[in-house]
Amino acid sequence: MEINPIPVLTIQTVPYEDQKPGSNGFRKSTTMFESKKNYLQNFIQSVLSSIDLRDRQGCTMVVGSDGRYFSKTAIEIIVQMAAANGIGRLIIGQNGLLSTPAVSCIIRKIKAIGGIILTASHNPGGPGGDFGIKFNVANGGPAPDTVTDKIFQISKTIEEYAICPDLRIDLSRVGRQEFDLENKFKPFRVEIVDSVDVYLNMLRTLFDMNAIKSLLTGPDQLKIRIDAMNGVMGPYVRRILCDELGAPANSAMNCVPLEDFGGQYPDPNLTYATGLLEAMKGGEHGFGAAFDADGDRYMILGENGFFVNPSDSLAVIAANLSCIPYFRQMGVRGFGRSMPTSTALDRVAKAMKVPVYETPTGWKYFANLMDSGRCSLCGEESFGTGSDHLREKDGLWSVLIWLSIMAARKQTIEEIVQDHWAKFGRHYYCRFDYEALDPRTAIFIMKDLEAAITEKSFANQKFAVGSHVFSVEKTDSFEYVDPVDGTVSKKQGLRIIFADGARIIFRISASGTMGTTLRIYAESYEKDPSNHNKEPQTVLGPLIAIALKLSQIHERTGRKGPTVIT
Ligand code: G16
Repeated sequence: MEINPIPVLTIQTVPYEDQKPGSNGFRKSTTMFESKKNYLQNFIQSVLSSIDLRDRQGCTMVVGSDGRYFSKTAIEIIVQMAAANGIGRLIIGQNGLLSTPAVSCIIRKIKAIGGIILTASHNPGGPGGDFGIKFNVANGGPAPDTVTDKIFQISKTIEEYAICPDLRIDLSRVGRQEFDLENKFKPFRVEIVDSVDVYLNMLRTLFDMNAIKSLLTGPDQLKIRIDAMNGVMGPYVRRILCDELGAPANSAMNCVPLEDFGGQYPDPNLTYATGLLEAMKGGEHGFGAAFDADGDRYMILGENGFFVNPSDSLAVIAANLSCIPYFRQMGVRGFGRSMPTSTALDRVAKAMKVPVYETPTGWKYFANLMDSGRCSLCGEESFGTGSDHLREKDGLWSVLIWLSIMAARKQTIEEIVQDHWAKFGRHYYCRFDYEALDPRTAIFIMKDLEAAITEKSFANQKFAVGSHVFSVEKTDSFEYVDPVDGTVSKKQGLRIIFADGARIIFRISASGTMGTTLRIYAESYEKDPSNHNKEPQTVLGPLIAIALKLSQIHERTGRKGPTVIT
């Protein structure tokens, strides 16, 4: 029986003004995607149109999701639009599931032109939650500003999109599916792949898997507890940590991906990963970790719930890279951290005599550094670490790094961190988030702050809080010049740096979905080991008091405190 080719249609549409990608991807409430006509189609067409027609024709793209509500509907539309826009082949995770690091890994391995990941990261999911679209380019990393600016421009003038509405795929069946389209010489091909295989194969080349396996199964077996938070990481945790590395099945919790993440925030921090924290407080487990919905963020806990701050995690990893075969082989060229991330990394870099690049927030800024061979390890205060093995932060890779360090040093998490502080000093750190503020109020707070701190007289200011006097050394509105291509990124946060190295930073988040989120970051340095075991918020209290006074954020927003503290 002859099968008729699938029709390719052009549909008229009306542009939206608000489809601007943020720190990594485009995020809005699920309701907007479900209720606004062509809201998803407009954005996807803008992404596809941002790729030069000659590069797009017949190319390969990767598609995955963190399994949140609306992902399967969106994947079906993306497949229909990709086919109609001349993409030759799509690689899709089985049942639509691929973690963000796995997408980066597959793009690089098969030399795809890029990939689309349906996720709003750590934001809640479900009909009342958030939905999002990340777009990664050929190096496997998040689209850079030049690309996201182009996507935004197209989205503001878009008049039509192309689609094959009759094209249907089976997401559950691993293997190839081919389709003949009208006006196409070659068939359009979809390949459904196992979500874990390619990523696991990559990890095997980076780590001493036997050393980790011995740690998890040997006579002094380390008991671990891993929380996949009902996001995409469940299958990865089970396959890699349990099946491959021998951790008992009950080490893994919340490993079934759920469309609404079980009604929880899939956000690996002390506020939301409370199930893990409680389990760790029991003292039975020596290592705990949680991931966000798409698996690029992670949190590490030691025995009894000892919390490893993400900035410390980055610095400890940097100082122990020689425990990892990949870095012993490749060497260490340089480090990267986002500006608000604590300067703990800088002390390690100084000792190792390698450069540190201080970038704006957003993983995309690290990709250029890595592509040009300048940078081996990067990290952010927002619970992300990664290396040049990919162009994304990588949660499970970070967990394997920590387990490798434990195996090599034969120490507990707390001992490793305490030793690090004893050697380099401790950078106390915390972040206050004021979420869902009125955008105008937030912008005016930042404008007034910028005017105040960049005034000449501010440079000599001293702030006395209790017995402590903080002398201002430098203030600015952070600006980054990419050392590779000279691109300038302005207004990336307001910095107040004090003479003793303490810092206060104010920044507007670019990843929220409701109103505006203003973040205040505070950091102070303590060299004396006898002062290394204090509560961060107590130590940072005076700096926070200065930040609140300068910004008047409570008075101007009516808030009594931050929404979340990390
Ligand atoms: C994204 C970016 C990160 C950034 C984080 C928070 O992460 O990839 O580089 O640090 O957002 O950004 P902001 O402070 O602007 O909200 P993810 O894990 O949410 O994709």
